[in-house]
Amino acid sequence: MSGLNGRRVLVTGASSGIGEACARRFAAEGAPLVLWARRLERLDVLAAELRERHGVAVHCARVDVRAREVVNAAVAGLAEADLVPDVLVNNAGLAAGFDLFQQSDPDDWDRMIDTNVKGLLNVARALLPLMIARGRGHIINIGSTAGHLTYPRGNVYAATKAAVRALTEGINLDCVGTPIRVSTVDPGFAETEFSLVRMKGDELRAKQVYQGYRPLHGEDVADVIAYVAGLPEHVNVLDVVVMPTAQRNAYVVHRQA
Ligand code: NDP
Ligand code: 8X3
Repeated sequence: MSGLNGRRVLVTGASSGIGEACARRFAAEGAPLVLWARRLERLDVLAAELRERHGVAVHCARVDVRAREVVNAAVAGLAEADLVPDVLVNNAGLAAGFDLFQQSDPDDWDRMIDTNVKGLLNVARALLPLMIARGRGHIINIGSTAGHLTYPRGNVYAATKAAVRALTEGINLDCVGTPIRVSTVDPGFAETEFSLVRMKGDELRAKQVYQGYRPLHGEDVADVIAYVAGLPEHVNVLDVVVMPTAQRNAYVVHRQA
């Protein structure tokens, strides 16, 4: 039996990409799920499929992680219903725009900082005291290779992911003496809706990001996240970086013509 069987997992940003792949992977391991995103209709379709296929309980809610009061109310609801997760996959995030900083749009900065940094904090801050009180819990933040090395035009997005690294380290330190584990998984190029969102619906530009090499897919990243989550309780992974074989750092990628 998998170490994840019966352990409740909350995935933020479960309506597509890496988050959706995590929901599928954890459900296959027998983990009951709580799925959050803004597109509730997508979550409902996914939940119905996973209940049917794997027989796991799945609770869905429309939660915008930027809305602190909404996050706090959703977490209070989980506590009341005895649905506090054992594992939080703090995944909701995005890049907005791919511009030189001097041409960048401050509204894009706000979306990235509010989601990738403050949204991630909102969810972790609401859940962590409940995990500590219960004596178990694992927070897995989704960072990026961009949090290790900034690439041209990566400016604010890379800064948010560097913040995720620093926050993982800081929250880990503040959990010393508790059984709570705090990890980051930092993917490189993964073909999801990420680039379509970043390029604001420009399908051609989004596709070009993944052309000429074999990128990761959500499932590859979910495998790594499930590995980290499934380790015995005395094993705490701080950081895992996972890239396509064609990629060697945040921006060096070997593309075939
Ligand atoms: P997708 O665009 O496919 O998925 C992003 C998910 O985040 C969606 O489910 C979206 O749901 C959710 N989301 C975005 N904003 C909010 C919000 N305010 N509140 C709640 N949910 C939100 O991209 P990925 O799966 O690739 O991205 C997932 C994470 O992985 C992000 O943190 C991203 O930075 C990170 N990452 C991605 C890489 C890649 O190459 N794809 C590489 C490294 C890291 P909805 O719109 O329904 O709210
Ligand atoms: C997402 C991957 O390289 O586009 O973090 O920044 S990248």
